[in-house]
Amino acid sequence: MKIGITCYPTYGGSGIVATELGKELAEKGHEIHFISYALPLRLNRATPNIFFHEVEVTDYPLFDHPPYTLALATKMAEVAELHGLDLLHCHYAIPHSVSAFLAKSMLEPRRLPVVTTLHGTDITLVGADRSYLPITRFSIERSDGVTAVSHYLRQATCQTFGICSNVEVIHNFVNCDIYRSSPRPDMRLRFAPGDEKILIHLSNFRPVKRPCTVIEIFRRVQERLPAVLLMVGDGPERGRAEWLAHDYGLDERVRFLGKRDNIDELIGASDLLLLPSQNESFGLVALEAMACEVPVVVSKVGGLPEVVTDGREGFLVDPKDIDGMAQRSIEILSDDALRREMGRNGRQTARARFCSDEIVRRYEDYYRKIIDRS
Ligand code: GMT
Repeated sequence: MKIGITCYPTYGGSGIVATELGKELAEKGHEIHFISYALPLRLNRATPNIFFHEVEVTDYPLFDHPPYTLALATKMAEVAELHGLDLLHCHYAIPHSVSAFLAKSMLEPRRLPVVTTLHGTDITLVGADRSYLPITRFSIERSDGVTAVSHYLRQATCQTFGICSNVEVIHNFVNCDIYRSSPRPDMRLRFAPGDEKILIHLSNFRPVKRPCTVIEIFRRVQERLPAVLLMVGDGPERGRAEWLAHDYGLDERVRFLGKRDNIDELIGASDLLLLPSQNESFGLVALEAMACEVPVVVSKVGGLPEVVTDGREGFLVDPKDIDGMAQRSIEILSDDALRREMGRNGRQTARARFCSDEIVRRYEDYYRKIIDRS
């Protein structure tokens, strides 16, 4: 198949899922065309059947906001026509699915089936905002196929948009060959020279991820056992989190590493992942940790209970219960046998339900169904 993929190219789960999916599909022989305003973050290696088409947004003094949605639609239609795309797959509804609808309309009577994958905040936050709700609903309804990354998100789409049927749940995935246990003694030594326990948090540091809460949890943990914290990623809340760590006198123990590529190595070197999000439609990073045999302490919200079973791969805790999260973290970190067992369970769950082989096959089947139907 020849598939166009549009996603945000920046640091964030939806872009990562889109990019990894494109890479896996290309491995299986499909021709993949990424269409976005910048090269997606994890698309750093040249591969023969992966193409990247950059959307350039022409500015003009009259435009307060250059119209990316229109430039994207134009590029989508151009790529579809020139390369004979069989299908266009949009990750994150806003504004990608609106552009796809325009592209598809421009190409008529030629058919260009559009699949939209809903990732989370496109439904729960941005899409639910009154200024975007009607057009988000419209673009989802006009997509030929719609997938959601969790049952929770499908339910939220039903509640917020009244779209209750024809949303297929295809969970996120991880490449279980890349994300695997790799204790990395060299890296451990660098971050924890005194053999401290290593906690890790990775996110786009938006308010919904609550990075300051990570610092609060860590402050409690390090009072009870020697520990360091790796904060990976960047975003609007990073400054507040750094100041908080500073005010608590934790500069030596908390390392803000910024955006990094070698996520699997950083997770592999850690003992525990913290994800105290306000909401999370799936929580891709929790799955990545599980695949690396690293236990997780995560919020009991959204789609996370579909990924993590409380007491098995780690713990699910009420997001308001900071003491509880700290307590559960201490429990895992002070009991090596428990930590290893939870790590093994995580790997087992990842392999049984979320490895790329199986999930990518489901996307392929879904594409074929939508193409046949169109
Ligand atoms: O987090 C966001 O604001 C958007 C989005 C992203 O691009 O990272 O995250 C969502 O999509 C991920 C991939 O499907 C999910 O793993 C995240 O749980 C989800 N974020 C939220 O629901 C907050």
